[in-house]
Amino acid sequence: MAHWGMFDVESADGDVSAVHPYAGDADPSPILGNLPGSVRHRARITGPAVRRGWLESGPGPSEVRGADEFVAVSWDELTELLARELRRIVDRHGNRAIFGGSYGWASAGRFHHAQSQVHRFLNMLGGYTRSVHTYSLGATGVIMPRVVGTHWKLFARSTNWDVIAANTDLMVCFGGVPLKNTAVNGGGTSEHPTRGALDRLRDRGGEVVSISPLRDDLHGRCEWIAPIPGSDVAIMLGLAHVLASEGLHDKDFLDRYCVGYERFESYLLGIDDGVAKTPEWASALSGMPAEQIVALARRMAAGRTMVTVTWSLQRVRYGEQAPWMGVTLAAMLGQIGLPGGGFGHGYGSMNEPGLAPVPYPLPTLFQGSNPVSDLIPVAAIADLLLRPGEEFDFDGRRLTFPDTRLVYWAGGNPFHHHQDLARLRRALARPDTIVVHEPYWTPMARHADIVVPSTTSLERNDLACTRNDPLLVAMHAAAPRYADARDDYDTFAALAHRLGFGERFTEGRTAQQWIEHLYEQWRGFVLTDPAHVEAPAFDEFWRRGFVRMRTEDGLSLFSDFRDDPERNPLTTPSGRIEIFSADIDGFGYDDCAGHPRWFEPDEWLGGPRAQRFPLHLIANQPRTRLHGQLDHGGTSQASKIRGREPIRLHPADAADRGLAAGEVVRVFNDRGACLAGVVLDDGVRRGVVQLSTGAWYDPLDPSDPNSMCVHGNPNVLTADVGSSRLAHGCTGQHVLVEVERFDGALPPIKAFEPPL
Ligand SMILES: Nc1nc2c(c(=O)[nH]1)N[C@H]1C(S)=C(S)[C@@H](COP(=O)(O)OP(=O)(O)OC[C@H]3O[C@@H](n4cnc5c(=O)[nH]c(N)nc54)[C@H](O)[C@@H]3O)O[C@H]1N2
Ligand SMILES: Nc1nc2c(c(=O)[nH]1)N[C@H]1C(S)=C(S)[C@@H](COP(=O)(O)OP(=O)(O)OC[C@H]3O[C@@H](n4cnc5c(=O)[nH]c(N)nc54)[C@H](O)[C@@H]3O)O[C@H]1N2
Ligand SMILES: [Mo]
Repeated sequence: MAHWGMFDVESADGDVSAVHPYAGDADPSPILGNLPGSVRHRARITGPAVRRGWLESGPGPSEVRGADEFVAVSWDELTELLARELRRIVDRHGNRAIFGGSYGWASAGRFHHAQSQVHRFLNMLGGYTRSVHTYSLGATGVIMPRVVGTHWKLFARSTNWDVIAANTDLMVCFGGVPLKNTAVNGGGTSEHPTRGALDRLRDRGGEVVSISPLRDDLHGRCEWIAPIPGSDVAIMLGLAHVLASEGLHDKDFLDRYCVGYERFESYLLGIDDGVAKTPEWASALSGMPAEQIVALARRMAAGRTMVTVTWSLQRVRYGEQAPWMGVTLAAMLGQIGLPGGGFGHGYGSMNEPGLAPVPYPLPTLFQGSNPVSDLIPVAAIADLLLRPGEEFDFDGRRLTFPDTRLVYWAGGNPFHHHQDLARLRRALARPDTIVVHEPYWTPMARHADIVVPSTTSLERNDLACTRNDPLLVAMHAAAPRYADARDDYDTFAALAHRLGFGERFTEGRTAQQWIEHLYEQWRGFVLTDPAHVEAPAFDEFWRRGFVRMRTEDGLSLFSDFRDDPERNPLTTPSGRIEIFSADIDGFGYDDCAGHPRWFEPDEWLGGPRAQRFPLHLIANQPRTRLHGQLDHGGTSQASKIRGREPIRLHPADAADRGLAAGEVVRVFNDRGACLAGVVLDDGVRRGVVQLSTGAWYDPLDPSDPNSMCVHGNPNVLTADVGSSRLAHGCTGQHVLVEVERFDGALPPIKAFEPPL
């Protein structure tokens, strides 16, 4: 199992030679094609390594990180060095000086999950400064609990695809429903139902409207509307204005299930600020014709309508507004909780929304508790390192950045996930010590002082399952451990023994005994459910390869609340949908108000910055891989142009710049530049270019933090600013750029060559 699907492998010469998708998956992902050859790829880390400068001069800030040589050491030496350094930091600076947020997707598998391992280890060491929320859902994770009492239920208990296919008349999809993203589910997935469900919806006569800068964000027949990126909240307000002014809004629903509609309505109608959010107003901001907004609003009120918002819409400045306004619009239509109507968040963002949940807790490695209370919103990593001791706002609180001395990363890649990589590199020069566990020489591993070689999930046994998939899967090792790599579990166990808490960390179990233990715990839960499908003993499960679980089918999001709002209130302060939040209003932030509203972003075509950088770059998720994982794999490499990540442009924008398909261009703004390979596509809105995340950062001059990336990592261009003072979510999705032909000699791609 991988995050992108279930498969069998053929192995040869210590590696995976072929991959066969699980026969029960009607729509397997092409990302599986990255696996063959990945175990013994030259980008693997062969053994423990320490940065030369750190080894020779000891811990301390260093600007050489990312450009230094490494010295191979033995496992015993590594364990000794790392244990001593952890002891030193804890004794001299306290546990809060360790940043152990360690954000990242790592690999599928419940036991060897790198974040679970590192957090369990650091908790037993006495704790660490943590990070909260995700790059995926930074804004949503803070705003939606305040608006509807939850964020995770929006996905895990979302309206099922079968219900949508059978009931929805009109699906209005802000951000489309990009099939490429449904390849992926955190922890794995055994089926991919989205394509089939959309087909069934249309066969029944249902209609789909995709509002997105990219035509291929919706597969199959649909009405494609391509407004200016970042203008969705204005469009939703325009639609809401039509509903309110034509009396098409459901006043009973708003009275019974919501609070604060009146406050919002006086903003909508312009009573507050003198600006009515009319279709004409929305049209001027979005480029979507006013008549089209009016017609769409009337259609939405005429039948069973589902409003969906992809997660990308909240991964921008003021990202809190789009999901909040999406719920508000759906509330005005009065269909939240009805089959096939209401609101959805993340259809086409991840495979999970629309899949039926399982009613059991998942097998989970207990992480213990963290005695340190310091935290950062996850996307504040560079702020943390650059601004020690300074105060910052987060979700109504005033917090302080601790003074970080040691950064510990296992299972993530900040050079993939963070914005403004030049700033990140300056931040990473600050701490005394950076520790990275990685199977591969990613840019983050190259910026470490202590490099710990990990196995990949293909080299070890594990269990896989997720909260919305019917299968619990036995992951059998497909290849022997590569070179001198070790499971993260074994590394932490050795460190824990050296530091005096080995027994507590391992509980006396080998990895295989842990897997069996977690399985048996899970089996205990399942057996208490009289309706369970099956729960064989471990040996039978392991031989057979998977067991099937009961799922809760036919869900409609918030139907229990709709059926009985007194007995099943939302866990908001009012128990209802908070179109107006008194709490948020009370925080007095200038970038997030008490109700959803339009804020003009910096990085968009409608503002002054577009005069200098006239193209809107969409830095979305890659079709050909998961983030930066296996960028050297077959599927990912096949998409590259002269070794560079493809950038898609509208043919007219290319012609304006004298560019042709297959050429290499320099993509730049005032923060940085990268090279990319031109693909022409009239399915891209004019003025928009698309360059996915995930090409490994490859600086022309590794010693210069501002160096151009020769490979095409868009995060050299993106701004490191939070969505707002409320959530500080990641804003990497949008950035303004200019593009020009690159006429120089093409620099080689060095990203996959191990460092000296
Ligand atoms: N510009 C821009 N930037 C973005 C986004 C965007 O939309 N635009 N999206 C953001 C989002 S939503 C996300 S989730 C992040 C993703 O960012 P990350 O999750 O950090 O990216 P990955 O490439 O998945 O990094 C996982 C790393 O874990 C390693 N790994 C795999 N298995 C193991 C293991 O068993 N042990 C150890 N130690 N390591 C392992 C992999 O080799 C890989 O390098 O990126 C964010 N960045
Ligand atoms: N193949 C693949 N699938 C993945 C991942 C991956 O790396 N590879 N990553 C997974 C992860 S961690 C996450 S969090 C999810 C992310 O899920 P999302 O954030 O939803 O995914 P994206 O592909 O970044 O964006 C979806 C689409 O939104 C559109 N869009 C961007 N800006 C705007 C805008 O202003 N307005 C409108 N209307 N549309 C806009 C873009 O055209 C884009 O294709 O994807 C998951 N799925
Ligand atoms: Mo994500």
